[in-house]
Amino acid sequence: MLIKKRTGIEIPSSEITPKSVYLSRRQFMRGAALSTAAVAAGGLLAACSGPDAEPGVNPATGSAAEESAVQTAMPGAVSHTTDELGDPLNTFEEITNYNNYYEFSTNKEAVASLAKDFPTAPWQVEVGGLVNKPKTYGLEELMAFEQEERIYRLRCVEGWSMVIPWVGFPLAKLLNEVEPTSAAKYVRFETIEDKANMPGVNSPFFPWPYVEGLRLDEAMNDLTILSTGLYGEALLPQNGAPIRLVVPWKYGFKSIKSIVKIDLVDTMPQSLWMKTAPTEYGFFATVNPNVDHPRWSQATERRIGEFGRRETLLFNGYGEQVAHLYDDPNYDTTQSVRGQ
Ligand SMILES: Nc1nc2c(c(=O)[nH]1)N[C@H]1C(S)=C(S)[C@@H](COP(=O)(O)O)O[C@H]1N2
Ligand SMILES: [Mo]
Repeated sequence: MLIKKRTGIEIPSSEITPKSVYLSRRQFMRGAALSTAAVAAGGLLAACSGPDAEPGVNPATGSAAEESAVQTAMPGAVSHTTDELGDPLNTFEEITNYNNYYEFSTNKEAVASLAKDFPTAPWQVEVGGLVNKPKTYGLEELMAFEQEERIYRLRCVEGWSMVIPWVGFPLAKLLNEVEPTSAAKYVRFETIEDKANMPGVNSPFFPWPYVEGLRLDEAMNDLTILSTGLYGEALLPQNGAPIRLVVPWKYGFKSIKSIVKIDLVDTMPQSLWMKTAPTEYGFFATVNPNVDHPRWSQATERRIGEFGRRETLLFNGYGEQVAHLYDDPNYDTTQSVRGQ
């Protein structure tokens, strides 16, 4: 994991558009390896149902780092060109043109153009449920959390992956503000269901809206972020603008896009994928090369932009940060995809 903190990001709510992200160059680095410097049967449920197709589709630590004038962040304005394992970032083009977003299309290469005009402002996220201080956040309030760069691998359950330089902030910071009560055990997230602007939500094959969930300790882990941008720019609609979850040690479908509702609850949420294909997708969905999907192996993956396949890493390579979350004897690693 590479983490860079940025202070002073300013995204006026009136200007949530590419090239409007102004970043301070004051940087803090922490985290590991800084030395690298720097359908169900029948094909209906394609994105989370079919194995990936063949190739072709295509700081220094410390708090007193240098500070310099505010600058405009352009695509490519990132702190590192690789992840902490030394693997290169996927390109902005790749990350914004190969997307799973079923509200628009089950065709990954059609999402970007179908989502192009999706209205992402004004936007509100209603945070409630088992909390002392429920609050509806406007986008500008979400942008006011200190925005950090997080370079994470994204591993789709279909067997492809990318390295993405997200911008965002730890979900824990937002949850701490609303103060979960002692009864809160899980967090439930909901995507907007905008029938007028999302052609896919008219599909009767899915129980809209898209819902996902985390156990509260997973949600509070520092790796779990709400992302508002990538490559130093505000998110584009195809990547879940204006705000989406990123949980890098779990299969990509957990990283729910375009969130409008976050509820603290006491029972395990039923996600869209658990309802759609309960024998294939479970609640935890931690990346595990040793547990195959019922219809394909999870041992390897194709990094977008590469030919051939590479080995999939347990917890997607983030075991040091998250393995302790699953020490509970009730957590069954054989069910990291299916069941609970
Ligand atoms: N609301 C919503 N969120 C979603 C999805 C979706 O279809 N709808 N697809 C998921 C899947 S399967 C993956 S792999 C990631 C893809 O994120 P990306 O397109 O930004 O790479 O988004 C996840 N979040
Ligand atoms: Mo996915």
